Amino acid sequence: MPATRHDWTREEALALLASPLPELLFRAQEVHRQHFDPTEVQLSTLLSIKTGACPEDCKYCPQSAHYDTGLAREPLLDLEAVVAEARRAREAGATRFCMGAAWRSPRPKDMPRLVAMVREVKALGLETCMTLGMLSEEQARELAAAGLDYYNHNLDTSPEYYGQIITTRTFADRLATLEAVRRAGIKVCAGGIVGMGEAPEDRAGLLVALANLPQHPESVPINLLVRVPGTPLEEAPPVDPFDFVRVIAAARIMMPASWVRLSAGREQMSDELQALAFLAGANSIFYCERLLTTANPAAERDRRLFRRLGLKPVAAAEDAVRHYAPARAAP
Ligand code: SAM
Ligand code: DTB
Ligand code: SF4
Repeated sequence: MPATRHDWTREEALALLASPLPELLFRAQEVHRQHFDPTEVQLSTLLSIKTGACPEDCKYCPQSAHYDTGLAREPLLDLEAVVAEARRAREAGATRFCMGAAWRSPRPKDMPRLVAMVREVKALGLETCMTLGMLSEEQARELAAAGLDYYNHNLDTSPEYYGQIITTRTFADRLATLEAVRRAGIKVCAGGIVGMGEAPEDRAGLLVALANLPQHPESVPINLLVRVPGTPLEEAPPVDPFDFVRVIAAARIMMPASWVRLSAGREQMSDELQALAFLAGANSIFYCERLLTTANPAAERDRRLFRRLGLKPVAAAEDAVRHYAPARAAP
């Protein structure tokens, strides 16, 4: 098996993105099979634990306080509400529960409740993931000690294009949080968005920035922009679906052992396009009817799609199953 590389050049990434689709898909499938069962797809369910009124100005985001998207704001949810949603996700078949907050970074006074959320969701036998904005080293250590499995923090686009999309923080800030998360021993979930008016060079730049991290993110979400009315990107030019599939395939080839997640934008995709994304090496999705604030396909639609394609959800991890069995036996 070829060694995992961390020295990708932008030219190589651009060449992958521009290669004939049959060649690109063949190569992505070869790599996929070296590391994974290509019929298995991992299911993560999202919950927005704090919604809207975010001080950051990310041009794609319905939750930014800088834009009027008509979104109802919601303070940090109670522990009980989060645990109830996690239980629902587990019953539906998810193995990971991702809690997202519209923050620049968590406030010190929020930490005890966040820690309790990690502990209680984990006790249900689910893997835990959080995305809360920037973290200090100390906050990352605190969440790690509570048992947080993954932290999601996207690079979103290339370093060069980043300033066109977000001005309230820098690409370097993003890298610093990823480093704090790694150092704390939490698994990294980092990816980006396609469809923000970026050039092919920016897609290549994003992929190179992810693949040349000292360690590849264990999870790489590739989002197709959800064009939300009221955001500055509401009229961004639509992406050629085959170019989106190319980004998935290039991510698979450049980060062969990572879970590549077909993320936001599935509600707007045909079943056939999603199938092509799985054939290009995507092996994870967000599952259940809501992303953070926008719609995602209903669980039943996904289950039907999996049946039609002969795909199967990844079973809960061994250690999670041990927790899970007694919890299920309870009334
Ligand atoms: N506030 C935290 C942060 O930005 O790190 C966590 C939540 S934020 C909503 C998580 C990610 O969702 C963003 O980094 C972005 O990649 C993705 N996202 C947000 N709005 C989106 C949209 N309209 N379409 C696609 N992806 C989106
Ligand atoms: C990621 O890469 N995509 C998810 C998750 N990580 C947090 C979020 C997508 C958000 C789409 C817009 C919304 O629903 O608010
Ligand atoms: Fe805030 Fe995150 Fe949305 Fe940016 S992406 S506005 S940081 S919630």
